[in-house]
This record gives sequence, structure tokens and C-alpha cells, in this order.
Amino acid sequence: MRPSETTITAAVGGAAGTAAPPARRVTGLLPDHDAIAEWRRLRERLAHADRPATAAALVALAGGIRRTVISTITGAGLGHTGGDLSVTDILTTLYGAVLRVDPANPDWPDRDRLILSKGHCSVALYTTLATCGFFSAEQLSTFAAPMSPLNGHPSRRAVPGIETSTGPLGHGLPVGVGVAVGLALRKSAARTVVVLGDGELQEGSNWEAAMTAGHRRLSSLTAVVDRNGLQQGARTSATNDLEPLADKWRAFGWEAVEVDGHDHLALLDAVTAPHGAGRPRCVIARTVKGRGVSFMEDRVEWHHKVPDAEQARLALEELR
Ligand SMILES: Cc1ncc(C[n+]2csc(CCOP(=O)(O)OP(=O)(O)O)c2C)c(N)n1
Ligand SMILES: [Mg+2]
Repeated sequence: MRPSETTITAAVGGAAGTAAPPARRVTGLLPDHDAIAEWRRLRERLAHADRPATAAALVALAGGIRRTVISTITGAGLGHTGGDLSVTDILTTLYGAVLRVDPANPDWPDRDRLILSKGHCSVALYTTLATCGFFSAEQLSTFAAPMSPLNGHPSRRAVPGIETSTGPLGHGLPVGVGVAVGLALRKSAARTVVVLGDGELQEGSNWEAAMTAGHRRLSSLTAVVDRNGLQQGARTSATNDLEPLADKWRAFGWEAVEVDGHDHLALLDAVTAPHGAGRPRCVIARTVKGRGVSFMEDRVEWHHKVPDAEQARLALEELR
């Protein structure tokens, strides 16, 4: 079925350049202006930095985010530690050097859209958003507490900077395709980036969306796959082997590149290179689940295991 252009345009917020749509949030997290100023200084610095300086700044940013992920999950007593640590460098690169967003004005109509389709890794995203100043990092200590806007899975109605509520796997890319179509209809230059899990790609809805994006030549759409090789309780290769994964995306009309998903410069190049001939792009980011903490790395049980006090201490020491 083809939704009407009016429906799609309304969903992404009116014609290009018009005011933001009416407030859609029911809980209040306010911008942190000190954090915003610091993040803007970083963006400004990286806009002129050479590659080694860019890499060093993003590594430092990611290290801080990983430490906060560990302390937030330990404090809350729940979370998806392994996947948060595998996706951290992807989110750090995107928010640290790529996405055109304004944490002081999160509903700016021409902002780039980031959809974390693997919504179980909300802590990595919340921490990244707080680092940009969408809300205060102090709020992270409320993660998953009763009445906190920072739920286990992100809600667009509760948290500034969250574009789409996710958690049920297989929804982010279909929504992202709709968002990208809507933005293109109103001639916005904004791009849409969807971050997916690799196990998540076993959901057929992704491939319907991929087919549509290829057909519609959505060159403003980028999918980044956190290819850590693990899903809940098993390796992806043992469950439903995805390979040859890049070829599958290409067969659906996409460009596909594979990079080291912990190499910020490789990620940066992969997400910023101009798209060829009206094609969406898939970046397959090879990652390690639990990255940065030796006893969590590539261990299936750390999908949603929570560190005890001693494990948290050791993890923070390794991430120093
Ligand atoms: C539709 C759906 N089925 C099952 C789940 C439960 N679930 C949460 S995470 C997960 C595994 C996801 O694996 P992957 O996409 O590889 O994520 P990552 O390895 O990055 O954590 C599953 C099955 C879910 N959230 N949604
Ligand atoms: Mg995985």
C-alpha cells in the first residue's frame, strides 16, 4: 500500500524550513546547556582536525561513554551490556562527527534522524545523547527506575533525541524508510541513519524495507549493522547464518561496505562518502560484543548479564 504524501509529510513535520511540529513529549527532560556547549566545541574542533586528532578525540569520547554504560547498568541492575559496548563506537562516531542535530532544539525539522533499531541497547544511546546535552547525564542514574523517562527501551515520547520508539526488533528500518521518504518529499537535505543488530536481520520486515529503499533509490538512507556475530543466547551463524551479508544488501539495490566497527575513521569514511547513483548504503560494522572489557568480549552470556560490584570495578579499571 502507498500512503499518501500528506500522511508521510505530516509524520516528519511539515514542509522544509517550517516550525517544528507540536510538542510530542509527555515527560520532561531538559537540555543541559553546559554539555551542549562542550559538544559543540568538540564538533567545531573535529570539523578542522586532522585524522589522528579526530581518531583520538572519538576514542576518548567512546571511553567515557563505555564507562558510563557500565556504571548505569550496574546501578540499575539491568541492561544489555554486551550490545551497548559493541555499538558504542558507532554511536560515538555518528554523534561526535557526523549527524546534524541540535540538542537545544531536538525537533528541528531538518535534523538528521538516528534510529536505534536494536532498542535493547538504549543505555549506549542515552549516554551518547546526554554527552551531546539532549538532557543531563545526571538523569542516567534513573535508568529503568519506576517513572523514569529512561526506560529499558527508548521512547520517542519520553526522551529528546529519540526519533522512534524501538525494542521489538525489525521495526527500525521500516520506520526509517518511511522517514527518509517523507524527508525527500519535502525536499529536506536531512539524512536518516538506522542502526541495526545482526541477529535482528533475521526479522523479515528488514528485507521488505530494504527492498522498498532500493526501489525508491533512497540515497539519504544509511543502515549501519552492528555485526558482532552474537544474538540472544547464540551466535548468529548457529541460528540463521546471514552470510554473504553484503551481497544480500547489494541484491536489494543498496551499496554495501564492510568496516572495522571499532575504527572511528573507517566508520567515518563509510558513513560520509557520497552515495552513488541514488542508492541507499549499508555499512556492515564488524564489532565485538562486550568490546573493551576482556571478560565480556565475544561472550554470549553478556548479552544481558549485569556486572556485580567486583565485575563493574574490574570493567571500569580496564576501560580507564
Ligand atoms: C521481535 C523481537 N523478538 C525478540 C526480542 C528479544 N531480543 C532482544 S535482543 C535480542 C537479540 C538481538 O540480537 P542482535 O540483533 O544481534 O543484537 P546485539 O547482538 O547487538 O545485542 C532478542 C532476541 C525482541 N526484542 N524483539
Ligand atoms: Mg548481534
